[in-house]
Amino acid sequence: MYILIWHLAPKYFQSCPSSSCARVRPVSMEIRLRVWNARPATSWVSGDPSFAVRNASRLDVSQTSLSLDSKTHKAVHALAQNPGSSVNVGKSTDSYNPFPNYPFTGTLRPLYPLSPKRAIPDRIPRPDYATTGKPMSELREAGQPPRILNAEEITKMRTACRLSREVLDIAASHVRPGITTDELDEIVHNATIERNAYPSPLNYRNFPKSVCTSVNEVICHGIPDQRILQEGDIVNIDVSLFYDGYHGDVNGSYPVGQIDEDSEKLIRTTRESLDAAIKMCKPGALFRDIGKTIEPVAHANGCAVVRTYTGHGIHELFHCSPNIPHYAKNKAIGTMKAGMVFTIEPMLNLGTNWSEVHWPDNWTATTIDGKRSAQFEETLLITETGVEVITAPVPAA
Ligand SMILES: [Co+2]
Repeated sequence: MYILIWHLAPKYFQSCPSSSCARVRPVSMEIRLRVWNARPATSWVSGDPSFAVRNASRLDVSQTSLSLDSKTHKAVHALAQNPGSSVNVGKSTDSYNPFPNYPFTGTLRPLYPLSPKRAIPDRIPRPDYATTGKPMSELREAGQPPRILNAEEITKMRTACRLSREVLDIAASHVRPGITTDELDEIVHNATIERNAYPSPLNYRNFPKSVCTSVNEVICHGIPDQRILQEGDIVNIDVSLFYDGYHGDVNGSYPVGQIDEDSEKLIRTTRESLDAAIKMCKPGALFRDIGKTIEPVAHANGCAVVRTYTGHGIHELFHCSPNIPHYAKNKAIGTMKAGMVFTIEPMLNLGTNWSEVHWPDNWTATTIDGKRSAQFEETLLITETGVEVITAPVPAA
């Protein structure tokens, strides 16, 4: 059998960072293969595409990364098994799938190595888990009722939440085909420390990065890596930061270039379900009714509500009571009171499956059927008269 790389074309381009320079460089390549039983006439091939592939060094084959320098033969076979698949060349010359034998539920694959741990300047105050990975104060306060914040604490929450939104919006503005999730992590990290804040995910229960990036079938807690975002992907960016002793938490799901109708519907429905839930929040409302509001919106649009992950109280602690399920008929306890601060953050899956499986990295949660999942999150303050979205974008003056 003869396998020939039939077509090799730059697919996505990234422009030179200097605004005065018009040069672009390819960041991923499209490869098509043909298989012959007899040796093909070499004149069928124009140019020498195999040279370019040799120099690409590693390929992400249907998002399964394989080394070309040491495993060219295997890579080409894998490519041949997925005729017509588009192939993503990583920016790094030595990227690989760390879990090659894991039965992935969809087409997404991790692409390692992860970048080195990002540094936090000494001037920036850190939460208690920053060194050990253990959120000791959270563990101590587990089981306590939701706290009512005083005016000074509320002011600090507002600031942390405003900064979180700023950082999320900056990161979201960089979403495009060709950027890696690790580059989004770098953007979030730098924007956070520029604001003298600590990126809350970093080392929280040993999470290795400064933000969660959850692509396509990833429900939540995706680890930023070397994979390039591709036209048609969706990505959730979940930004949390710690400023002046308080955490803010906000996330959104974004299209990468043009996305299909189902993905658009998923993103739209998820946002609508969160907005409906926010509307019912006020003093006296029941936490258990949040899920009762979200689930019908999801079901009416062919989506399932994830049950494992919930909204949460947030202030000096990153995660605390109340616990807020997003599905109907839940048994959440408690009533909203002025001065309480918590998140609502529904995760919706296309289809009817709400449960998840985890990659061997012990963080990345994906759908069990490989269908896509989206999420939106806001941090909310219950006021005397209703609710305030304290992670809402501040209108430009
Ligand atoms: Co959250």
